[in-house]
Amino acid sequence: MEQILTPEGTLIADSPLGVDDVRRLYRSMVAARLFDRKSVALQMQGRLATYAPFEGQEAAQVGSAAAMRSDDWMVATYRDAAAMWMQGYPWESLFLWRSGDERGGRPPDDVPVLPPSITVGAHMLHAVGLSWAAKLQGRDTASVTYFGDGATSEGDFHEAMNFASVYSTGTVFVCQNNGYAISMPTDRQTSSDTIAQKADAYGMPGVLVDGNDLLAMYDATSVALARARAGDGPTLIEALTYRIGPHTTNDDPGRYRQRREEDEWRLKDPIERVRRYLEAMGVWDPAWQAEIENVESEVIESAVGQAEAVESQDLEMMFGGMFETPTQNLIAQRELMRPHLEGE
Ligand SMILES: Cc1ncc(C[n+]2csc(CCOP(=O)(O)OP(=O)(O)O)c2C)c(N)n1
Repeated sequence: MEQILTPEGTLIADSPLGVDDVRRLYRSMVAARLFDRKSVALQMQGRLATYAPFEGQEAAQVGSAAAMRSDDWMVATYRDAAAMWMQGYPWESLFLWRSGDERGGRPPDDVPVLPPSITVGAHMLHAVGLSWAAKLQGRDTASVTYFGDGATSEGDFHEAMNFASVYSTGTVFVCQNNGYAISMPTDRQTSSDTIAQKADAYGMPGVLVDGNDLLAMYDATSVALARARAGDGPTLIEALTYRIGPHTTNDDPGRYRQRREEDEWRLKDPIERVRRYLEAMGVWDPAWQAEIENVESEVIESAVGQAEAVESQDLEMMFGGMFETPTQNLIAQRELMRPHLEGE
């Protein structure tokens, strides 16, 4: 397993990033955790719909996304807000989307990120299509797609991996193996020793990375992106990590896993290990920590304010978000819904 920074914050290989960049990404991980915890709190207050927390997965998302160029495509899931934000998706759009408003699924035009996929696995194919299109157009932009261990049991995973390899597209597959697909542990999801080894069957490199190691994730993704840009084809990265919280705010992990396991993973916290490293380098102190937490919390509060200030969508928008001309099914559903909404 590729690792550069141990859980104790010790470098065991050369850092691919200078200390200023590590500080910048540390700050991004802190901001991402604040967003995540804020979202859970908002859901409990009834201000957001069901939310899928990513606490524990910050390094897997921030480290990999930091290696991307601003014109690379990102195609991710409901649990990947930190990665999407790193690639330019605004916090306010993510809040809006989570409140059930379709308009949150559309980032600004210059942000190359697709709306988050709730359908497990289906979005990987879109990522392959985007990088194939770039290849056909002679551009060297790549695409990075994020998915969980559970998604590797979907046929879409096979189709995306096979197509990407046969057509040698510049796709980087980032599997965040966070231990569970809802209540299903990874060892019941697959009989392979690792998910990374599945890459062999498709004829592409597969790398197993400590997903709680910011530097290793940055490094592995940089290597995969360089390969993609050179026209050498796709890579599968397995980021071994852990979902500290529930699957979603509707889930109770106490029903399928031991508290002890969660405590063990807390000791490998992705943010704390970078904090220790920065402290040892003499570039972290509690005053700076308080400052970045204050500033990033204000940014997030302001994003909540912006999302909540958006005027509620009307009935037509709810059914009109997908097609220019609504399908017969959508028209029927809209008519079925109309008396309920008008009766309110
Ligand atoms: C095609 C499909 N089947 C089932 C579901 C219900 N579902 C939502 S999340 C999930 C588990 C996905 O696990 P994993 O891919 O490991 O990602 P994680 O949620 O752990 O990030 C399932 C089965 C779905 N959304 N889409």
